[in-house]
Amino acid sequence: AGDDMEVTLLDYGAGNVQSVLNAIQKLGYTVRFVREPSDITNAKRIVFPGVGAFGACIAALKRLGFFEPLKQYLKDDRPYFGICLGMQTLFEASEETPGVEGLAALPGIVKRFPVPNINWSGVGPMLADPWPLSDPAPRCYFVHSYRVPMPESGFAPWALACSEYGERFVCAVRRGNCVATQFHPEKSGSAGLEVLGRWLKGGGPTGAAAVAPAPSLTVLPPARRIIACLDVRSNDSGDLVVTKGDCYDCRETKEATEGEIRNLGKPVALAERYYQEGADEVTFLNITAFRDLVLADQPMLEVLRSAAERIFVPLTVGGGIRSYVDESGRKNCALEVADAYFRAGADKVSIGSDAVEAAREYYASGKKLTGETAIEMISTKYGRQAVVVSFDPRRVYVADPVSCGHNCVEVGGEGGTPLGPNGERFAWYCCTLKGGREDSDLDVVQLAQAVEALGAGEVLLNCIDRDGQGSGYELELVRQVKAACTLPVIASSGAGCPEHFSIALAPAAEGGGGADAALAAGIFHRSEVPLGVVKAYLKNAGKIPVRF
Ligand code: 1PR
Repeated sequence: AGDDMEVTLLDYGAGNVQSVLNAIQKLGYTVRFVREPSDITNAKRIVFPGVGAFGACIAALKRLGFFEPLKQYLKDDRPYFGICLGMQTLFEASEETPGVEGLAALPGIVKRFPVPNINWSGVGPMLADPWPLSDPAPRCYFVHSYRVPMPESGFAPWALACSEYGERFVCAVRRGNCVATQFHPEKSGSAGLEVLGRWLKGGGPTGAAAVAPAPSLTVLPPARRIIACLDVRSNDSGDLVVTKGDCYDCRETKEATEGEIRNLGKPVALAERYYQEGADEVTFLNITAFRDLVLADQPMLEVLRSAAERIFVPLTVGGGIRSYVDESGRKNCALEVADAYFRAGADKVSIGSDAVEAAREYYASGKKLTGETAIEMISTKYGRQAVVVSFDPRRVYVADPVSCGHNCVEVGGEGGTPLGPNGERFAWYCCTLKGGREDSDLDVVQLAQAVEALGAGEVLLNCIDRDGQGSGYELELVRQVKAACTLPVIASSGAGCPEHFSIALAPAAEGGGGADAALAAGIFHRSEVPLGVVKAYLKNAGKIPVRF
């Protein structure tokens, strides 16, 4: 095949192109990077996964001498696939960086969204022949703060597909051999791989079908996510295994320090199974990383690397993301730890213990932002959406919600969390560190508000009391955190059957948790309730939109 199977990847050094590289290789192609301007001129096909800000991207293209060759390449209608910012740069300009000219292959100006769109959203083809889309109404993965507005007349020959987030916007474009998507095909599961694969093969429509409007337009609403979580640690013989605790105790016996570590399988193989079964996201938590030195933890980085070669939905990794001093006395910054995880293929990192410490300092200093916490540094560099905070709360029953000095919930409602051992009707949720080994004086409302101010993008809300119990999610807790901040909340701990997911994801006003996503571990690992069964249940019930 030789050159026929070669793809030229345009990376100007701004971000993580590893997932795009993995997707192209998965489709059977080889990748060559643009090193100098002539690589653009000589390319057979170019993929441009833009990351970062519009202005910085154009400036980098100009500095490297890539801007003019790329403009010419597009003028000559040679095969181009742009992703995210790689689509936006095709337009004349962007509100993100006023006064900077884009590649101007397409008319119009990119506009800001009031709130960033991070969703598995519906994609509706606007043209009669929606090549390279094959599914007439797929859901794809979006992460963006700017969008291409709909053409004024509602139709333009280059506007291939649209999506919705508060309003309709153009989410894919096509003009001749140039195709670009606002969504991430490399993170959109099989639908995304198919888009990329069809474009790589070439052979788009010509003639009238290429520019005729679609007879009808369907855009599915954003899907709620079902997430599989793998708690990973080394077992007593030093191998990385997926384990699972009961209330965070992962030993086979109830004695915390005795007995074998429960071994539920190999991390990459299990994660790949969940991807095949339809997981919208996969999370790896290195649960003993608080005592290990993450940068030295090559096995975990290797797990991530090989997972990213096989799994084409967002990957989150947590455990040990903090600044620390290693054995040689060298200070390692939390940002370096995160960098290593992102380079290995993570899309998001999840911070546990360090977030509690940062929140304590935030309150102690009278709510000052120093810019030096892990949350702040990582969200400044990679964006808020890349920073998840993992909460490990424990229920603390109280008789009197006023004198306890914490934000309480009422328990003992029908089907809800039971009353306390002495009939207590209230509880607050104490945020712990080191996976429940140490308590803090913060409740979940305080932690949620602090991490939101520090720049976190999402909450992974565990509950030690529910972990591994299969009795359902702690809905009082989910509702309390949802009400305390504007961050998306992932309900976690306690899933035992498909109904539990549907209750956690249902609106709070209807007695649900109002969560944005629901995560489970044990029932998936033990194949008690396969992930696909949960998806099918939600789809058939018809109330919660899910990607299928
Ligand atoms: O503090 O930044 O090093 O991060 C450590 C990470 O490891 C945290 O995200 C913390 O939640 C996690 N962790 C620490 N110890 C344990 C443990 O189990 N002993 N696991 C642990 C947390 C809980 C969930 C679990 C859900 C769903 N695991 O991840 O997957 O409870 O389980 P279920 O569906 O079976 O009920 P840092």
